[in-house]
Amino acid sequence: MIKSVCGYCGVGCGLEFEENKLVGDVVYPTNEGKLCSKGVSELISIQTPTRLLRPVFRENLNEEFKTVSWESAINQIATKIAISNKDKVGFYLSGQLLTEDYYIANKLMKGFIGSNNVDTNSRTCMASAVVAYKKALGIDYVPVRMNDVHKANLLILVGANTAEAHVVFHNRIKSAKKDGLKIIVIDPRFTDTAKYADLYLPIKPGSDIDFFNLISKRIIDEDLIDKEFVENHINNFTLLQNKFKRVPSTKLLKRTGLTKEQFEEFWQMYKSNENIITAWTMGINQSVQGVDKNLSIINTHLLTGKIFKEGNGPFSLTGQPNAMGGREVGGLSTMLAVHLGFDSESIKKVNQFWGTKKVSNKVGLTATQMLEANLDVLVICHTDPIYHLPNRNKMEELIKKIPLVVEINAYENSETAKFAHIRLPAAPWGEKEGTQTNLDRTITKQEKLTRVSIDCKPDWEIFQLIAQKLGYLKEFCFSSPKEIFEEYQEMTKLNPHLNIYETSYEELKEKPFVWGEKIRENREFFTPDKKGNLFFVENRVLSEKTSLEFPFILLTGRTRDQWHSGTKTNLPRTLLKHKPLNFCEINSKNAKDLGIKDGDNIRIISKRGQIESVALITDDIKLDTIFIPVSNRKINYLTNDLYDKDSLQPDYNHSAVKIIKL
Ligand SMILES: Nc1nc2c(c(=O)[nH]1)N[C@H]1C(S)=C(S)[C@@H](COP(=O)(O)OP(=O)(O)OC[C@H]3O[C@@H](n4cnc5c(=O)[nH]c(N)nc54)[C@H](O)[C@@H]3O)O[C@H]1N2
Ligand SMILES: Nc1nc2c(c(=O)[nH]1)N[C@H]1C(S)=C(S)[C@@H](COP(=O)(O)OP(=O)(O)OC[C@H]3O[C@@H](n4cnc5c(=O)[nH]c(N)nc54)[C@H](O)[C@@H]3O)O[C@H]1N2
Ligand code: SF4
Ligand SMILES: [Mo]
Repeated sequence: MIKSVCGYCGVGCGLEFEENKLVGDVVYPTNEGKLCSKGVSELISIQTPTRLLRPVFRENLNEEFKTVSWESAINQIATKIAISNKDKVGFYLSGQLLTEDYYIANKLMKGFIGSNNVDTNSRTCMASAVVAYKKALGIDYVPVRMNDVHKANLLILVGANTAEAHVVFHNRIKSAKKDGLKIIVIDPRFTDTAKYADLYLPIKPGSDIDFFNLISKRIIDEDLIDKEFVENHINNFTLLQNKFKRVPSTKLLKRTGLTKEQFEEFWQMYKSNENIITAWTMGINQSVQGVDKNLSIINTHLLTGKIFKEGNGPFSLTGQPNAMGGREVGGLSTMLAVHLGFDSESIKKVNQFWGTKKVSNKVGLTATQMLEANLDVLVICHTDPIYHLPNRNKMEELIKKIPLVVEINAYENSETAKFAHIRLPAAPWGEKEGTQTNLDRTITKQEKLTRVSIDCKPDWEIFQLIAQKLGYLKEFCFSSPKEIFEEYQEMTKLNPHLNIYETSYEELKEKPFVWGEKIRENREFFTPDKKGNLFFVENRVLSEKTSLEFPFILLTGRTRDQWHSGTKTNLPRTLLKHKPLNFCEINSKNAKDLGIKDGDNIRIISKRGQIESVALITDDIKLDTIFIPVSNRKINYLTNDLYDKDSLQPDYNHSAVKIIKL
């Protein structure tokens, strides 16, 4: 029997591999033996006929791919990188990579190629939470653990559909509910999660800042602040108090689309519960004001002192299995390494540690910027940007201009593959090993369960081959993920709050390690004056607006049994039962007005593009709002490319569209 961990979502469930079968690990703390359908089917996914098994190359996009040797492929990539200006090279990574993969790619780009153009799909996922935590707490740190739901009295889930996106965590929420936890769900859709809510609030899309500002205003007006905590540990209280005096409650409430009665019912629950967690995901982060939305939530916890205490806190639920590990390593272009920034002191430390002089103080390009920057080489690993970036027609035009696009993928049927010149076959989950950090700072170990397929290599090895070909033999001579993890651990000592050096690779095989628990025990803020920061934020209504021509707001999101583009989960339904991949939820009144019946083929059109879908008529979605799952691979032909100005996260959830019956 081998113990490992699921490689899909941020819950990070422990599992056991025995006699070719995967079962939940009963002694594992995050899942206590439970797995969802995706976890159970991980091994089936690696046996599909759609695996990419050999390196392939083509001169230009009109040609067919031809199989090439690893040597020739790596040679071409390294040669092109070597002759390009360092600022014209980019690595686009993924929150699904293991920490060791991330570490090598980041070390190569930031330490030796000498540019900070390393970004990740986490930019599209929780960059807004990263920025907000840093602004408010002074550190990119999630101050809540999943088991806190057992100690909380009230859980507010806002813009998060845990029943489909964090399935096993949702089971835990259900079990806490049996023990008395109250649940409030705030979402424009009556989701599967809302079925378990004590109170469901059908908020108008995009109005969450108004809602949380209303809470903060009431907290101040009714003197519910934690005075001692605010006085000693929090900045900007007077400013916030004065600002809120001038904002009328009626205006805030009106914008949320909720009734006075709905808010009062909420308020009574809020006031009468001692321990409160507010958890959120993409309904908050993926917004042109994603950072401000996060801050409006964090404000409520700072005002009431409901943070750094068991059963309390603002809880960003990370989506991908190792987006957190990527953050710790420093895999975003806006940070350096191990949570360090681009100040001269940090650059000096990192140069010294890696034995280089090349670390640049220039912030690198973020996800979409890499496509806009006329790069010479773009290496894409473990993610599918043409599928997932917004305004796809524009992205397709941009990527076509890059002379060398390299895609490292374990499967051959991504959307980005259509725009690649070289594709390299990676060894997926089950064929490799390494570490990952789940959504509550728990570092776990994935194990190799089966032999590596034909010509595939683990992602870290591929980046190491490129580094070696570039001549960095001494700095990139790792023979195993263990060696990489150990170097990375040493590096975390540059930033003492990342106490990752306290565990070891061997120990992680047996039990997970949670970093940063002392921070929470000490109620420590990491701002220069060691105080938490309140921010006055306002809903500036910056998202795309509906019009007579485009009268609907499009929301996009997950279904329980599919993983994004579905390269791993779009299996025959005999192997993995799942909802249809392509449907469009429409409110029954809107459908009636448009003469659309359940099951009708429809076309959805935005200013940027159009796609086809099948109508699913329901009253579980707000009027004038539609929902299409991200398992429809064409989804981003519709979405707009507005970004939050600080986090540069896209505003996926608020595009104006129209619907035509076909
Ligand atoms: N099965 C499955 N699970 C997954 C994934 C997957 O692909 N499949 N992906 C993982 C990843 S990477 C991520 S990031 C997470 C995402 O996890 P979630 O964010 O929980 O999943 P989404 O379906 O995107 O849900 C977002 C919710 O926000 C709501 N929403 C939209 N706009 C607004 C708004 O303005 N205000 C409010 N309050 N709500 C709004 C939507 O209706 C939707 O219910 O899931 C992770 N887990
Ligand atoms: N409209 C809209 N767009 C969105 C979102 C949304 O809610 N709405 N959500 C955004 C978010 S939160 C996210 S996280 C992104 C997700 O978007 P992506 O990251 O593009 O989606 P995935 O399908 O998970 O892509 C992972 C890729 O890695 C490949 N792969 C699997 N295993 C391995 C391996 O071991 N090594 C390598 N090298 N490759 C491997 C898979 O085949 C797949 O092509 O989408 C973003 N885009
Ligand atoms: S809840 Fe997430 S980590 Fe757990 S089995 Fe399902 S996909 Fe895997
Ligand atoms: Mo995500």
